Amino acid sequence: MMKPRHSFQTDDPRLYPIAEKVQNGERLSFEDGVLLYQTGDVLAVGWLANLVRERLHGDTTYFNVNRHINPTNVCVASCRLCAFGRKKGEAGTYTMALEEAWETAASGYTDAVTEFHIVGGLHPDLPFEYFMDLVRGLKERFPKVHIKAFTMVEIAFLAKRGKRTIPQVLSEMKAAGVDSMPGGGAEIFADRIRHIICDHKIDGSEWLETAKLAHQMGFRSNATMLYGHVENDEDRIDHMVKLRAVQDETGGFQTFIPLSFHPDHTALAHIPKSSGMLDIRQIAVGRLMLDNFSHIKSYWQMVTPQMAQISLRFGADDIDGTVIEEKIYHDAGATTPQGMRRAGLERLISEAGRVPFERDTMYRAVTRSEDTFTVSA
Ligand code: V47
Repeated sequence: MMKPRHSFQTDDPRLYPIAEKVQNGERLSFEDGVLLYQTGDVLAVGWLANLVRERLHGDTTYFNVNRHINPTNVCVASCRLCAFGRKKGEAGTYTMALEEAWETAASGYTDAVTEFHIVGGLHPDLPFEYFMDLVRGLKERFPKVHIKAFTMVEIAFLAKRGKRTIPQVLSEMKAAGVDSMPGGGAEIFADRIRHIICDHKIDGSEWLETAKLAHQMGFRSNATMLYGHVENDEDRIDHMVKLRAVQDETGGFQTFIPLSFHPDHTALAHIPKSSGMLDIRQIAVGRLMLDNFSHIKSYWQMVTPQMAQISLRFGADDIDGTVIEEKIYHDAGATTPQGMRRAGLERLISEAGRVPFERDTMYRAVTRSEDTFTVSA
């Protein structure tokens, strides 16, 4: 006889105490998290993550209509994880003039975008004002569009370059029109791993401190974790536990986005690509460990549209957006399309048996008519 859907089943008895905590809404420990990676019963892990996902969001699945803008790929850091950044003077570098960046913002699909996602290299010469002018110019031209710009790593770099404190940079960003921040640059917080994959970036505690300052100044931001390279299960859990602690303090994180490492054309090209099993388990473990995050995003461009669809039954409630022009993972060998139409995202979600919900960056409902949109109060 088929068991009813609401009963937890596993062939790994070590999961029963974890299941009990999840069903009672209790917090999982570090050791629980490690076990969620080590158990062979990934379906049981997914079942529990789905329970939490449905408790929070039912069938609702979020997506948005966004455009990525990467103003420059010139970068002073030489992160081994990255195939996008290039040293000044190297072949293949580019830096957009401001007019070019504003034109790029308007190009692509005809659906009116609700969000610009802006990240780029740590350029040694671009002045601080270039970035503020870029944002101001976008706000002038597209006043309704939310600007999600600059990772904690870029903010720390702008502070150094612009001879300002981080709070000064954040308040100038706010005045220029930045509305929130993306979650990049977090990678894995453990020093041992950062030394290998991104030795030249700010360290994990600086990333967390910068996020905290941003939240205290009223910004919301996302948080990412790059997995599938040289980290182990404990490093990943340590990363999520640190995010969870900051979230307890500030409540400023909107969404957790696990990013699956793409090794091609990076200095870590010898590392095998992440497997579907790890991608799906990572979504589920994220949902279960980050009990104080509202949203878990399965970024379709990173894990493929097919895996993003499956992840909607393993804890994810968001698949990100139309993106239009992705460069960072495509330089690292991603074979997914560089963007997807709104209807394509809706179809992916509906075919997974979920209900598509077009959100803005703050997760408010977006309604459309012709070529414009309205955001609910
Ligand atoms: O921080 C760089 C990652 C991140 C590679 O906040 C790589 O909504 C895989 O953070 N293989 C930037 N990953 C992108 C990012 C992001 C993406 C989508 C949505 C949001 C959001 C944020 O990309 C970097 C780094 O972790 N990355 N190179 C690579 N070879």
